[in-house]
Amino acid sequence: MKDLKETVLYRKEENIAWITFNRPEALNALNTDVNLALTDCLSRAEADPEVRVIILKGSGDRAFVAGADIKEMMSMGAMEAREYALKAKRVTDTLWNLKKPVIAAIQGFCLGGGLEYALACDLRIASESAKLGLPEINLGIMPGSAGTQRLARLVGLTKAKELCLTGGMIDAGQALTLGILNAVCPQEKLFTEAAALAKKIASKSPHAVTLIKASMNRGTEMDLESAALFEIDCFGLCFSTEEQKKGMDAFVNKKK
Ligand code: CO8
Repeated sequence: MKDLKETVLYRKEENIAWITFNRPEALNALNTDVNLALTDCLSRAEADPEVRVIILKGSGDRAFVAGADIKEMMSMGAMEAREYALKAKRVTDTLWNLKKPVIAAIQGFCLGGGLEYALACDLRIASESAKLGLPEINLGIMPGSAGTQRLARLVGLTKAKELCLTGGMIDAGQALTLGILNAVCPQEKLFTEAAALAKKIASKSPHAVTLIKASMNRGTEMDLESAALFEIDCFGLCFSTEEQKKGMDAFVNKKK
């Protein structure tokens, strides 16, 4: 048995926190320990002012995450399974509500709960080898961490229903076309491409980044009028920051 802290690894490099699912022997399947350790790592990244962007990845080259741990779930009763999914929801809520953007760097299998966690991230970049899907139906269950909802909001009901009801996997090219992924690259370039994307975001105003994330994530849960008003509040708040003063001054006075 792995020590809880070894199931998810944390490494800081410049402004980026790299968080790695570390159960390669089980294709990085999510279990209770992983959820606890991941929550700790996300809190650590959120609290560290030097960290601007978080990248989630899997260890080994076979999987990002091949779903929730089927061996852990198999003997659960209804109330236990509900509690399990509620705990997973707290993790996806944390990803969704963090002040800092999260990029999922996906290689190999990204299935079930793994895809649901990736869908709660802000951006997703994958290697050409990636295989994505919500295969829960093949086990006689269904997604339980907002997968039916986030996928449908991202790609529309038609394709989302096809993926949930057939349990089939799609490759990285298909996922890119559907809008699940932001980019696809060769396996050997995955982490440098993810880091380049993270660095680009890390070079921007951290307050504007936080407000844009909040405006978009919370706005999609509101009616248009409320969302537009929330965006206006976020827009106004940008004018309380040093970065707005510097950014506009640099433009007007033709400085760098
Ligand atoms: N859970 C537990 N162990 C797993 C999982 C998993 N999800 N996936 C793979 N493993 C283990 C295998 O049991 C195997 O271990 P062992 O060597 O001890 O037998 C090892 O990883 C390697 O896997 P395979 O030998 O099966 O490798 P293959 O290359 O033959 O197949 C597959 C790869 C196709 C990915 C296959 O492993 C597979 O189908 N895995 C299960 C995928 C799946 O059904 N995922 C959905 C799970 S249900 C779910 O995610 C519900 C989410 C609910 C909300 C979130 C709650 C946290």
